[in-house]
Parts: sequence; structure tokens; C-alpha cells
Amino acid sequence: MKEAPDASPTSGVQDTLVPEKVVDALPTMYCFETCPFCFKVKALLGSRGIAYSKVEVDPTFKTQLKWSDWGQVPVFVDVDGTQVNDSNYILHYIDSKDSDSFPRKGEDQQQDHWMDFSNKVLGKSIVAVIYTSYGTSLRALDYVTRVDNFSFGSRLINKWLGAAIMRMVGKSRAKMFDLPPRENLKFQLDEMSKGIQGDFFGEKEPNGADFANFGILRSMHGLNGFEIVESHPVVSGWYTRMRENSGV
Ligand SMILES: N[C@@H](CCC(=O)N[C@@H](CS)C(=O)NCC(=O)O)C(=O)O
Repeated sequence: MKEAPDASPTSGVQDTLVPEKVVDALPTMYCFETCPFCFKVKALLGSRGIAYSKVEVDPTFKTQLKWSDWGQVPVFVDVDGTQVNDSNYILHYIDSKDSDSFPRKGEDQQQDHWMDFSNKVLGKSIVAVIYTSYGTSLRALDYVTRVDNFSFGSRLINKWLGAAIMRMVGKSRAKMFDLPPRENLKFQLDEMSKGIQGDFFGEKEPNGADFANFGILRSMHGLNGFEIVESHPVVSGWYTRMRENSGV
């Protein structure tokens, strides 16, 4: 779960169209089932009622994404073949093509700040909690055994090797913070609460910061440490509102 810097030259809308990567003539998202960054995009698409195709990428070898220079999920391919990389850029792209209802990057400092927070802080904080032991990592990777487009061998490798890799990633993420993983997540949720003004970061309606941070936390649902989110005095209510809004 490495993260490319937001300023990477290959983030955002790409020059080359890839219409052959569109599935069933619908906007297509290349994703991992449990990827926090992919959940951001699923939440926005859900909130706007936009139908889309999903291509499940195998997390260890990323076989289904070999065609792309951008080696991370999510990758979004619009119906005309426009390829957009990097979750926050994808959120802006989809909103700009749909109802244009939240500010673009650079137009609202608060939204920018909390969208960055979703990648630089919250995404890393949850990884340290979910992948805190080999057992919790196996639990998080168990979904790969139920993905139809993966072969039997790929399911096994992705689960057992994937859990070992993610356990190491979890350890390295934990080292980034002063507090132990669970305490750190609680602390970061307290921080995040300061940005929720009224019902949402966007006050009456969700903005980019809502979709970005909700996606991260939604990916934890049912996994180790999710009770920290559920029991948080501010975040739990916001999370429920975002689930209702997005249907995700
Ligand atoms: N900045 C990227 C981060 C995406 C990311 O880290 N995705 C992970 C999955 S959760 C990934 O593709 N990891 C595989 C790798 O880096 O090789 C975004 O916001 O979309």
C-alpha cells in the first residue's frame, strides 16, 4: 500500500485515451475490493447514482493493471477512454463532469487540507491498525478468496503472501506516528472532527473532503479497529450520514 506523492507527474487526467479499457460501455474503475482510496471513488459514484463497471485487480501482482504506467489503484477510465489516476484527482474529475457541486483543487483551502489529510494521515493511520498482526492481516485479505476473476492459485498467493506484505506495511506505517496505532487513530479522528462543520465537511452537503475521508474509513468496516470509528462521538454520526448519502 505504497503511496505516490500527490504531485506525481502521472496523477490526474492522462493525455492518451484508452477506450479499449472501458468495460460494458460504462465508466470503469480498476480497484482492489478493500482499497481505501477506491472507496472514495465508489462513495462519490454512489452518491451521484452513476452506474459504472468495476475491474478487480489482484493486489499482489496487479495483473489487470499491467497496461497502465500508473501502478496503483484506483484508476478511473471514463466512457470515452479518458484515464484518470489518483483518488483525489478522480473525485475532482467525476464531480466536474457531473454536477460540479464542490470546489476544485486550489479553490477552497479547507477542502484541500482535509483531502490531503485523507491520504497523508488517515489512510496511513488505518493501515497501522488493520494490519497490526498477521492474523488481522489475513482477515483483511480473506476477500481475495471470493473474487471470481482470480484463479485458485492467485487467490492463495494473494491471501497468504499479501497478508505477510501488508503486515510489514502496517508496521512501517505505525512507525510514522508518535502514538501506538489505536490511540493514534482515535487522535486523528479527533483532529478530523474539527473539519466537520454541521453535517459534513461541506456543511449541508458532502464535498471532496467528505468523500475522501469517508472512503478511507469505509474500507475498514468489519476489520480490526473499526469499533474506534463506530464509537467516536463526532465521526460515527458523520460516517452514518455519509453511508446514507453514498449508499456504499
Ligand atoms: N495516492 C494514491 C494512493 C493509491 C494507493 O496507495 N493504492 C494502493 C492500494 S490501497 C496500491 O495500489 N498499492 C499497490 C502498490 O502501490 O503497488 C491515491 O490516492 O489513489
